[in-house]
Amino acid sequence: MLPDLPQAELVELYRVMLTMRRFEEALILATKSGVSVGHFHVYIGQECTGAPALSLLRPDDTIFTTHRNHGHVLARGAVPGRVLAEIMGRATGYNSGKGGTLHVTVRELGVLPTSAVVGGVVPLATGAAFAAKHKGSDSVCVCFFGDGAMEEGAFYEAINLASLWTLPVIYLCENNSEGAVAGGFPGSTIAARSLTDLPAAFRIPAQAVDGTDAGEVHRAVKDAIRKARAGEGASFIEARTVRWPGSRPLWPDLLTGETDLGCAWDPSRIPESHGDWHRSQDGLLRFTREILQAGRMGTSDIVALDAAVRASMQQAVRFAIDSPHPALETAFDGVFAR
Ligand SMILES: Cc1ncc(C[n+]2csc(CCOP(=O)(O)OP(=O)(O)O)c2C)c(N)n1
Ligand SMILES: [Mg+2]
Repeated sequence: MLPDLPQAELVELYRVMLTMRRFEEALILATKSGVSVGHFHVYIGQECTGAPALSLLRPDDTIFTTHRNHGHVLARGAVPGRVLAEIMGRATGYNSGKGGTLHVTVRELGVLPTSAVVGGVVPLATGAAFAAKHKGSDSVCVCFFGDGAMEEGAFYEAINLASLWTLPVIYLCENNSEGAVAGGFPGSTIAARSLTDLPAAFRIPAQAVDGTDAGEVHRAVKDAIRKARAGEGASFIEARTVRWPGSRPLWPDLLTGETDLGCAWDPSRIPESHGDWHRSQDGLLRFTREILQAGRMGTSDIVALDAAVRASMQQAVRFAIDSPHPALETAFDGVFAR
């Protein structure tokens, strides 16, 4: 379902989702044309979780994210060219090219250290929530992590304290293992039957939502933020998605092609390969269908919005590629604490 939003906000949410998708498609195409960024991960297929969740935050709230951070950083309002420059190791990147894809950090947007250590952000986010409470503010922290993070010991130490100290943190687990075996990837290796049982055992309210359903995510996160701001403590939300077929562990590949939004209104455009992805698993196509069915946008509005987003991604790629690498004499700048 669509989130219950006024027209301008709904269109803006869709623009953000398209930006997330087109940004990473452009990144993959750039790597294919020879730009080297090393090992990287993409957020494709999880836009309907990150975009609505982050649209609900205030500037003074904080977010923590993982190796799959590009979409979150963009949804928080980062400039695409500077994110791409960071991923490509250029001096114009948000961290002068020294964070790279795994550690894109934008402190001025409340994107505090991104960690590629699986589970690593959970204690950090819990600490940020403790700081917010200690300062007497009503800001909140949203902590994104994958299902794999729940196999780490640090996760349990952190959520235990969040529960005991009633901290304003929303643990947003992006479980992209749904149907994973069919996609050729190992599923979650956690012994628990249901991920939501685990935080619930620590007396943290926990619920699972369909991570491709932007309306459901929006409703759940909105409620969790309201509780956290009101001093009612932490919440846990599991957003379930199927892993995008192109999300290969080392080198993402456009196995489903550049997204053809037309698949949403013309089923004859759905290719035979990965047909299930286009029909029912891709949240962006689902949102496109919903926005059309509700009469909130027409196909020509969608095509025009998408064209504008794609043009700005081309500019972002140009900006990043034309940017210099960091100068040799800056090698130690920003690396050691003074
Ligand atoms: C502590 C730690 N162990 C192992 C790894 C290697 N590693 C990188 S991504 C990943 C899978 C993480 O799965 P999940 O948290 O579900 O995130 P997903 O990639 O599925 O979004 C692993 C094991 C790591 N980065 N950190
Ligand atoms: Mg996962």
